This record gives sequence, C-alpha cells and structure tokens, in this order.
Amino acid sequence: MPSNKTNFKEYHEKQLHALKTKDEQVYELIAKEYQRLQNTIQLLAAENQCSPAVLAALGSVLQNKTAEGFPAARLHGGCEVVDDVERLAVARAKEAFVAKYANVQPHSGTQANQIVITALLETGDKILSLGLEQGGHYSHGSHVSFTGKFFNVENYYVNRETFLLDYDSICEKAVKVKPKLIICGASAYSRTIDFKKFRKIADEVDAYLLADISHISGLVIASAHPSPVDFAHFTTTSTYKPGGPRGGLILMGNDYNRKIKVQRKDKLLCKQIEESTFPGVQGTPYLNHIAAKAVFLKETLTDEYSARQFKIVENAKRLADRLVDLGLDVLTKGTDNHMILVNAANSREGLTGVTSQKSLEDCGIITDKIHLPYDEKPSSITSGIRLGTPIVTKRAMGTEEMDTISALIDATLKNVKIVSDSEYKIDEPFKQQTKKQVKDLCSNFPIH
Ligand code: DSN
Repeated sequence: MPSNKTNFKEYHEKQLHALKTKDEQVYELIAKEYQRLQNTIQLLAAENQCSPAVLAALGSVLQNKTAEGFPAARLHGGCEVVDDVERLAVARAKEAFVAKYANVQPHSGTQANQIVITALLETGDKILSLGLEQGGHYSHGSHVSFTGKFFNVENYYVNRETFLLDYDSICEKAVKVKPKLIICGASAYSRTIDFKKFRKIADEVDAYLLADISHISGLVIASAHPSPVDFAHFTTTSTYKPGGPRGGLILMGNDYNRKIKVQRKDKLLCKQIEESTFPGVQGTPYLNHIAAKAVFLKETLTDEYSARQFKIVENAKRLADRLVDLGLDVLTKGTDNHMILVNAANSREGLTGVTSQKSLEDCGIITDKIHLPYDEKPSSITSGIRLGTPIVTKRAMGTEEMDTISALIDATLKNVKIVSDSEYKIDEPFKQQTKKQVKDLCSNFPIH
C-alpha cells in the first residue's frame, strides 16, 4: 500500500490501467455504457449521475475493509480510519437533511426500509401503505417483497378522478385498519406530499410513520419540497436518486430520543434501528459507499446543488406543460417535483406503456413504462410512461431543450405503427433522423 500522497495518486491511476489490461471485455462494456449515456436523453425519474469524486470514493481501497458494527464498536480491528469516514458521513447527512440522527449504513433504499420495518414490527403486524400499483414501492408492502410476505399489509389509494392523495380517506382507512406502521412516499406520484397530515393520521391511530423520500430527497435537501424529517418517526432514502452513490440512509428528527418497548424494556428507537441494521439485516457496511455518500452529501451543501434541484422542478413543469399542449394525457396535468406521469394509452388509440417506452428508446429517448393508478393493463404492458428531469438538468439543459424533447417525444409516439399491446413498428428513416437529432442535442450537453 502506498505511503505518501504521490503514490496514492499513482495507485488510483493504476486502477483504470489494471482494468483495461486485465479485463478488456469489461473495460469495453463500461466504455460502451459511457457512450450510451452521452448519446441518449435519459429521462428516468429514478436515475441520476454522480460526480467523478463520488466515483473515485466508490473505487477506493475502502471497499476492502471489513468493519461490522458501528464506529468505536466494531467486531474487527484496524477500523480507526473507517470510523472517521463513517462519522463524517453521519455528520454530513445530519447537516444536509437537518436531522438529529442519521444511519449511513443501509446498502439501498429497500434495505433502509427493511431495517426500519424489522426494528418496529413483529411478524404479522399491520402496515398501511400506498399500493405498488398506485405508485408505491415493492418494499412498502408488495406481496412479492419481504414486507408482503411477513407483515399484514393494507393499502390506501389515490383519488380515482384526481389521482391525488386523499388525506381524509387515508385517515378513515387508518382508523379502520389500526396499523402499527404507516408508510408514505412514492415511486410514481408527481405532486407535493403533505407529511404533516400523514403524521396527524399516524398520531390519531398511534402508529409509527415512515416517510420514504427516495425520489424527492434531493428536492428535500434544497427545500424544493417540504421535509418529512421532523414529522415522520423515520425518513429513508436511497442515495443514488438524488445524485450520489448506490446506497441508503435512515434519518430521524424530533423523535430521535423516543423509546420503544422491546421485551418489556424501554429502548431508544435509534438504538433499536442500529441493532436492526447490524446484525439484524446487514453484515459489514460498504465503507467505500459510505465514503462516497460523505462526498455526495458535501456536494449537496453547495449553492450549485441547491439551485439545480429547483431547476429540476422547473424543467419538469415545462416538459409537462408542453406535453399537455401537444395533447398528451399527463396525470394531474402537471407536476410539483422531478417526475411526469403520462397516460400513453389515453394519449393515442392503441398505444401502451411498453410500446411507448420501446419506441422512444429506439429513437434514443430513455423512459420507464409505469403501471398507473387504476391501470387495467397488466404490469408487463401498462398504460403509462414515467419521465424525470434529474439527468437532463445535470447536463445543463433548460427550457428550450425541454421544448425540443417534448416535440421529439410527441413526434415519435405519433410515428409508431401499432401492431398489438406489446408490438409496434417505426419507420427506419424517421428513427435514424430522430436518433441523430437526439445525438446532436446531447453532444451540446455532455455528461461530465
Ligand atoms: N427503482 C426505483 C423506481 O423505479 O422508482 C424504485 O426503487
């Protein structure tokens, strides 16, 4: 291992060289993915681009350290450096989210949820959450996830006409179900979530409240969306969606000192969360990811990051407005966050989510098909597509580019020749011409 700064730099330069010389196949695939990103318009609401500094921390020697436990309470020796790394990440997470407690160890957003849920609930306890088909998430209670398998899950729904959360009906459902845990936060909801109302509902039925803000956590850091941290007992997020490394966080605000009864003894909730993390759900934390989270969280404290979060919302609003003007059926007619939900099936006779996603991808525009609330199509087909603006905004695209992108989407969806719910054809000259327009646009806004 190098012993001074010059050697340390050389050590990292050698990493890329080693990959190229030792495994050209993987090196070439990574290079190919880089080109794909540069030459296509990424509109995935659940994706972002982290900085080279975050990538450097991910690719560092910290990946090799085994350090089960928490700082100053590890099962392994040689942890003095990684203890400092983890303490730094915790301090920055607390600063970024204005939280009183932060746990930076979850390997993902799903594991952050798993840690909280298993810290609070016994098998068979009741959870009330937004169903996956309504815009929720697998880890909020889907029957195919651990939540649905081990807990008794009931769902609340968005309003059938407005597609908005209806807090009165959620409250009614909570009173009826009496859950031990209510989960709020969504993977497909484009309007502001009222976390204060959710807490009021949770208090009314004496339930814990978990706010999973994975999709909007960057906006929350910048105050471009209200924060749940002091309303929810627990706030969780994945760290890649707001622009950091893969991983998760658990945050606590006003309730961090609250106690829970475990085997008839009072225990601090945050202590219970730590035991649920290790040894409850995970083994050794990924120290390279924790270092990368620290680097990312420092970035979130800059004016540049904060301004970008507001621009993400501005771009999403513009894109949604233009799509509405062009005659597409945008759910709720717009957005308050980074996300736009389009009912493709309502926009053009015969179109489905999957044919929309695939035909757009053929032309270099990357989106997700999405099961919309009350969607009657199967989940492999769907009626909708979900768009998001974090990456195009990171590339410094703005209003003019949102107008260009909406026109390209509209033209592509009009050009598709529908064969069936899952099959379509698209004119080759149209495809080549659109791909070129996309590539030209992207070349003016490279990913750094
Ligand atoms: N994969 C994310 C999404 O698509 O929203 C959720 O984890």
